[in-house]
Amino acid sequence: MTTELYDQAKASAQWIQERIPETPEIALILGSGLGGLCDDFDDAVALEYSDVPGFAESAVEGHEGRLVYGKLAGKPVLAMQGRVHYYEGWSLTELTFPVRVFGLMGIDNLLVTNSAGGANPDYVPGDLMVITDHINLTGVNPLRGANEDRFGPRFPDMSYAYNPQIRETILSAANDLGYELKQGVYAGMAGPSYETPAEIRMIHTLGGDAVGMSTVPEVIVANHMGMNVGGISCITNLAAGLGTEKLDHEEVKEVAAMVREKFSALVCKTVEML
Ligand code: GMP
Repeated sequence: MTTELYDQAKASAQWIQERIPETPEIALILGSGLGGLCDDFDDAVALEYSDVPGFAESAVEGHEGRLVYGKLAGKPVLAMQGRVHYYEGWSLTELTFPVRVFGLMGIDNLLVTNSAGGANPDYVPGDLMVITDHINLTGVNPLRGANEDRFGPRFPDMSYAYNPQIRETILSAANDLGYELKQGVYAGMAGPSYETPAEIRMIHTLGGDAVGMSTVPEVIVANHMGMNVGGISCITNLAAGLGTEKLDHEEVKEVAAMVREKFSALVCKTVEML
Protein backbone atom coordinates (compact mmCIF):
# COMPACT_ATOMS: atom_id res chain seq x y z
CA MET A 1 0.00 0.00 0.00
CA THR A 2 2.79 2.48 0.93
CA THR A 3 4.93 1.19 -1.95
CA GLU A 4 1.98 1.88 -4.19
CA LEU A 5 1.68 5.42 -2.83
CA TYR A 6 5.39 5.98 -3.36
CA ASP A 7 5.19 4.73 -6.94
CA GLN A 8 2.12 6.86 -7.64
CA ALA A 9 3.79 9.98 -6.23
CA LYS A 10 6.94 9.25 -8.22
CA ALA A 11 4.92 8.82 -11.42
CA SER A 12 3.04 12.06 -10.76
CA ALA A 13 6.32 13.91 -10.06
CA GLN A 14 7.72 12.66 -13.34
CA TRP A 15 4.54 13.64 -15.21
CA ILE A 16 4.86 17.20 -13.89
CA GLN A 17 8.60 17.38 -14.52
CA GLU A 18 8.06 16.48 -18.15
CA ARG A 19 5.84 19.56 -18.51
CA ILE A 20 7.90 22.23 -16.76
CA PRO A 21 11.32 23.58 -17.75
CA GLU A 22 13.14 23.31 -14.41
CA THR A 23 12.83 22.08 -10.85
CA PRO A 24 11.01 24.69 -8.76
CA GLU A 25 12.83 26.03 -5.72
CA ILE A 26 9.66 26.67 -3.79
CA ALA A 27 6.22 25.09 -3.71
CA LEU A 28 3.33 27.35 -2.73
CA ILE A 29 -0.05 26.27 -1.43
CA LEU A 30 -2.41 29.16 -2.06
CA GLY A 31 -5.52 29.21 0.11
CA SER A 32 -8.93 30.78 -0.50
CA GLY A 33 -8.85 33.70 -2.88
CA LEU A 34 -5.07 33.84 -3.18
CA GLY A 35 -4.86 31.96 -6.45
CA GLY A 36 -4.66 35.27 -8.33
CA LEU A 37 -0.99 35.47 -7.37
CA CYS A 38 -0.28 33.13 -10.28
CA ASP A 39 -1.30 35.94 -12.67
CA ASP A 40 2.05 37.51 -11.78
CA PHE A 41 4.07 34.46 -12.85
CA ASP A 42 6.36 34.73 -15.84
CA ASP A 43 6.64 31.80 -18.26
CA ALA A 44 3.62 30.19 -16.58
CA VAL A 45 2.60 26.60 -17.25
CA ALA A 46 -0.82 25.68 -15.82
CA LEU A 47 -1.82 22.07 -15.19
CA GLU A 48 -5.41 21.27 -14.23
CA TYR A 49 -5.63 19.02 -11.13
CA SER A 50 -8.00 16.81 -13.15
CA ASP A 51 -5.09 16.12 -15.53
CA VAL A 52 -2.33 15.65 -12.95
CA PRO A 53 -2.09 11.97 -11.96
CA GLY A 54 -3.29 11.46 -8.39
CA PHE A 55 -4.40 15.03 -7.65
CA ALA A 56 -7.79 15.61 -5.98
CA GLU A 57 -10.05 18.50 -6.94
CA SER A 58 -11.59 20.94 -4.46
CA ALA A 59 -15.23 21.85 -4.69
CA VAL A 60 -14.98 24.66 -2.14
CA GLU A 61 -15.87 28.10 -3.45
CA GLY A 62 -12.88 30.37 -3.74
CA HIS A 63 -10.55 27.49 -4.57
CA GLU A 64 -9.41 26.98 -8.13
CA GLY A 65 -7.95 23.63 -9.01
CA ARG A 66 -4.73 24.17 -10.88
CA LEU A 67 -1.06 23.58 -10.43
CA VAL A 68 0.86 26.50 -11.85
CA TYR A 69 4.57 26.59 -12.56
CA GLY A 70 6.25 29.91 -13.23
CA LYS A 71 8.87 32.44 -12.29
CA LEU A 72 7.97 34.66 -9.38
CA ALA A 73 10.49 37.36 -8.53
CA GLY A 74 12.81 35.53 -10.91
CA LYS A 75 12.60 32.22 -9.04
CA PRO A 76 11.03 29.02 -10.34
CA VAL A 77 8.02 28.16 -8.19
CA LEU A 78 5.20 25.66 -8.34
CA ALA A 79 1.89 26.81 -6.89
CA MET A 80 -1.23 24.97 -5.92
CA GLN A 81 -4.00 27.31 -6.94
CA GLY A 82 -6.52 25.97 -4.47
CA ARG A 83 -6.26 23.03 -2.10
CA VAL A 84 -8.55 20.26 -0.94
CA HIS A 85 -9.70 19.89 2.65
CA TYR A 86 -10.33 16.95 4.94
CA TYR A 87 -13.92 18.09 5.51
CA GLU A 88 -14.65 17.60 1.81
CA GLY A 89 -14.31 13.88 2.40
CA TRP A 90 -10.84 13.28 1.02
CA SER A 91 -8.58 10.93 2.91
CA LEU A 92 -5.47 12.47 4.40
CA THR A 93 -3.42 10.41 1.96
CA GLU A 94 -5.27 11.96 -0.98
CA LEU A 95 -5.15 15.43 0.51
CA THR A 96 -1.41 15.40 1.16
CA PHE A 97 -0.51 13.65 -2.11
CA PRO A 98 0.67 16.87 -3.82
CA VAL A 99 3.14 17.53 -1.01
CA ARG A 100 4.55 14.01 -1.48
CA VAL A 101 4.94 14.79 -5.16
CA PHE A 102 6.68 18.13 -4.46
CA GLY A 103 9.09 16.39 -2.10
CA LEU A 104 9.93 13.72 -4.67
CA MET A 105 10.49 16.41 -7.30
CA GLY A 106 13.27 17.70 -5.07
CA ILE A 107 11.51 20.90 -3.98
CA ASP A 108 13.02 21.80 -0.61
CA ASN A 109 10.81 24.68 0.46
CA LEU A 110 7.07 24.81 0.99
CA LEU A 111 5.20 28.01 1.68
CA VAL A 112 1.62 27.47 2.84
CA THR A 113 -1.08 30.10 3.08
CA ASN A 114 -4.57 29.93 4.47
CA SER A 115 -7.59 31.80 5.76
CA ALA A 116 -8.21 31.45 9.47
CA GLY A 117 -10.30 32.76 12.30
CA GLY A 118 -8.57 34.87 14.94
CA ALA A 119 -8.76 33.10 18.32
CA ASN A 120 -6.38 35.61 19.85
CA PRO A 121 -8.51 38.57 21.00
CA ASP A 122 -5.81 40.98 19.78
CA TYR A 123 -6.36 39.87 16.19
CA VAL A 124 -8.69 41.64 13.77
CA PRO A 125 -9.95 40.57 10.34
CA GLY A 126 -7.41 41.53 7.72
CA ASP A 127 -4.38 40.78 9.91
CA LEU A 128 -1.66 38.61 8.45
CA MET A 129 0.01 36.11 10.78
CA VAL A 130 3.28 34.24 10.36
CA ILE A 131 2.69 30.73 11.62
CA THR A 132 5.25 29.95 14.32
CA ASP A 133 3.87 26.51 15.14
CA HIS A 134 0.67 24.51 15.03
CA ILE A 135 -1.55 22.45 17.29
CA ASN A 136 -3.10 19.47 15.58
CA LEU A 137 -6.64 19.30 16.93
CA THR A 138 -8.00 17.32 14.00
CA GLY A 139 -7.71 14.06 15.91
CA VAL A 140 -6.03 12.43 12.92
CA ASN A 141 -2.56 12.22 11.39
CA PRO A 142 -1.69 11.75 7.71
CA LEU A 143 1.23 9.45 8.62
CA ARG A 144 -1.00 6.82 10.21
CA GLY A 145 -0.42 3.38 8.74
CA ALA A 146 2.70 1.53 7.66
CA ASN A 147 5.61 3.92 7.22
CA GLU A 148 7.27 4.33 3.84
CA ASP A 149 10.91 4.85 4.78
CA ARG A 150 11.69 6.40 1.39
CA PHE A 151 9.43 9.32 2.38
CA GLY A 152 10.79 9.71 5.89
CA PRO A 153 11.08 8.21 9.38
CA ARG A 154 8.33 6.49 11.36
CA PHE A 155 8.43 9.18 14.07
CA PRO A 156 9.32 12.48 12.43
CA ASP A 157 10.54 15.34 14.57
CA MET A 158 8.20 18.34 14.60
CA SER A 159 10.33 20.69 16.74
CA TYR A 160 10.86 23.02 13.79
CA ALA A 161 7.69 22.25 11.86
CA TYR A 162 7.75 25.86 10.62
CA ASN A 163 11.34 26.56 9.65
CA PRO A 164 12.80 29.43 11.74
CA GLN A 165 14.82 30.82 8.81
CA ILE A 166 11.78 30.96 6.56
CA ARG A 167 9.86 32.65 9.36
CA GLU A 168 12.63 35.26 9.63
CA THR A 169 12.51 35.75 5.87
CA ILE A 170 8.75 36.32 5.99
CA LEU A 171 9.22 38.86 8.77
CA SER A 172 11.99 40.65 6.83
CA ALA A 173 9.81 40.67 3.71
CA ALA A 174 6.98 42.25 5.71
CA ASN A 175 9.37 44.76 7.19
CA ASP A 176 10.60 45.75 3.72
CA LEU A 177 7.01 46.24 2.62
CA GLY A 178 6.13 48.20 5.76
CA TYR A 179 3.57 45.61 6.90
CA GLU A 180 2.97 44.70 10.49
CA LEU A 181 2.66 40.97 10.99
CA LYS A 182 1.26 38.94 13.83
CA GLN A 183 3.20 35.84 14.85
CA GLY A 184 1.21 32.98 16.25
CA VAL A 185 0.17 29.38 16.56
CA TYR A 186 -2.28 27.85 14.08
CA ALA A 187 -4.80 25.44 15.57
CA GLY A 188 -5.93 22.94 12.96
CA MET A 189 -9.47 21.59 13.16
CA ALA A 190 -11.16 18.93 11.04
CA GLY A 191 -14.24 21.08 10.27
CA PRO A 192 -16.49 21.75 8.50
CA SER A 193 -18.54 23.25 11.35
CA TYR A 194 -16.92 26.34 12.81
CA GLU A 195 -16.00 26.18 16.48
CA THR A 196 -18.27 26.88 19.41
CA PRO A 197 -17.29 29.82 21.63
CA ALA A 198 -16.25 27.30 24.31
CA GLU A 199 -13.94 25.57 21.83
CA ILE A 200 -12.37 28.91 20.93
CA ARG A 201 -11.79 29.69 24.62
CA MET A 202 -10.16 26.26 24.92
CA ILE A 203 -8.01 26.80 21.82
CA HIS A 204 -6.81 30.18 23.02
CA THR A 205 -6.10 28.79 26.49
CA LEU A 206 -4.06 26.01 24.89
CA GLY A 207 -1.97 28.53 22.97
CA GLY A 208 -3.77 28.77 19.64
CA ASP A 209 -3.91 32.21 18.00
CA ALA A 210 -5.55 31.36 14.69
CA VAL A 211 -7.89 28.55 13.82
CA GLY A 212 -8.58 26.86 10.53
CA MET A 213 -9.41 23.65 8.69
CA SER A 214 -6.34 23.17 6.51
CA THR A 215 -2.54 23.25 6.54
CA VAL A 216 -1.77 20.85 9.43
CA PRO A 217 -1.84 17.62 7.35
CA GLU A 218 0.27 19.14 4.55
CA VAL A 219 2.80 20.49 7.03
CA ILE A 220 3.13 17.13 8.79
CA VAL A 221 3.77 15.38 5.47
CA ALA A 222 6.26 18.06 4.37
CA ASN A 223 8.16 17.62 7.64
CA HIS A 224 8.11 13.86 7.17
CA MET A 225 9.94 14.42 3.88
CA GLY A 226 12.40 16.86 5.44
CA MET A 227 11.09 19.93 3.61
CA ASN A 228 11.43 23.43 5.05
CA VAL A 229 8.04 24.93 5.70
CA GLY A 230 6.85 28.50 6.06
CA GLY A 231 3.26 29.49 6.75
CA ILE A 232 1.14 32.63 6.62
CA SER A 233 -2.48 32.94 7.73
CA CYS A 234 -4.87 35.65 6.69
CA ILE A 235 -7.17 36.35 9.62
CA THR A 236 -10.53 36.56 7.91
CA ASN A 237 -12.84 36.74 10.93
CA LEU A 238 -13.00 36.90 14.68
CA ALA A 239 -13.31 33.30 15.87
CA ALA A 240 -16.61 32.17 17.39
CA GLY A 241 -17.67 34.07 20.51
CA LEU A 242 -15.18 36.92 20.03
CA GLY A 243 -17.53 38.99 17.91
CA THR A 244 -21.27 39.46 17.78
CA GLU A 245 -21.73 38.31 14.19
CA LYS A 246 -22.42 34.73 13.18
CA LEU A 247 -19.60 33.07 11.25
CA ASP A 248 -20.08 32.83 7.54
CA HIS A 249 -17.85 31.66 4.68
CA GLU A 250 -19.04 34.67 2.61
CA GLU A 251 -17.32 36.94 5.13
CA VAL A 252 -14.20 34.76 5.00
CA LYS A 253 -14.09 35.11 1.22
CA GLU A 254 -14.75 38.86 1.33
CA VAL A 255 -11.98 39.58 3.80
CA ALA A 256 -9.58 37.27 1.94
CA ALA A 257 -10.37 39.22 -1.23
CA MET A 258 -9.77 42.55 0.53
CA VAL A 259 -6.36 41.45 1.78
CA ARG A 260 -5.42 39.65 -1.41
CA GLU A 261 -3.05 42.30 -2.77
CA LYS A 262 -1.21 42.73 0.49
CA PHE A 263 -1.02 38.96 0.99
CA SER A 264 0.24 38.43 -2.57
CA ALA A 265 2.88 41.13 -2.18
CA LEU A 266 4.10 39.47 0.99
CA VAL A 267 4.32 36.03 -0.62
CA CYS A 268 6.08 37.50 -3.64
CA LYS A 269 8.60 39.42 -1.51
CA THR A 270 9.21 36.33 0.63
CA VAL A 271 9.91 34.23 -2.47
CA GLU A 272 12.31 36.90 -3.69
CA MET A 273 14.21 36.93 -0.38
CA LEU A 274 14.28 33.17 0.23
O1 GMP B 1 -14.61 29.59 5.99
C1 GMP B 1 -14.15 28.32 6.12
C2 GMP B 1 -12.78 28.12 5.51
O2 GMP B 1 -11.89 29.14 5.95
C3 GMP B 1 -12.18 26.82 5.93
O3 GMP B 1 -11.51 26.27 4.81
C4 GMP B 1 -11.22 27.17 7.07
O4 GMP B 1 -9.95 26.58 6.90
C5 GMP B 1 -11.07 28.69 7.04
N1 GMP B 1 -11.57 29.44 8.25
C6 GMP B 1 -11.79 30.77 8.25
N2 GMP B 1 -12.25 31.17 9.45
C7 GMP B 1 -12.29 30.08 10.25
C8 GMP B 1 -12.67 29.89 11.63
O5 GMP B 1 -13.09 30.80 12.35
N3 GMP B 1 -12.57 28.62 12.11
C9 GMP B 1 -12.12 27.59 11.33
N4 GMP B 1 -12.04 26.38 11.87
N5 GMP B 1 -11.79 27.76 10.04
C10 GMP B 1 -11.86 28.98 9.49
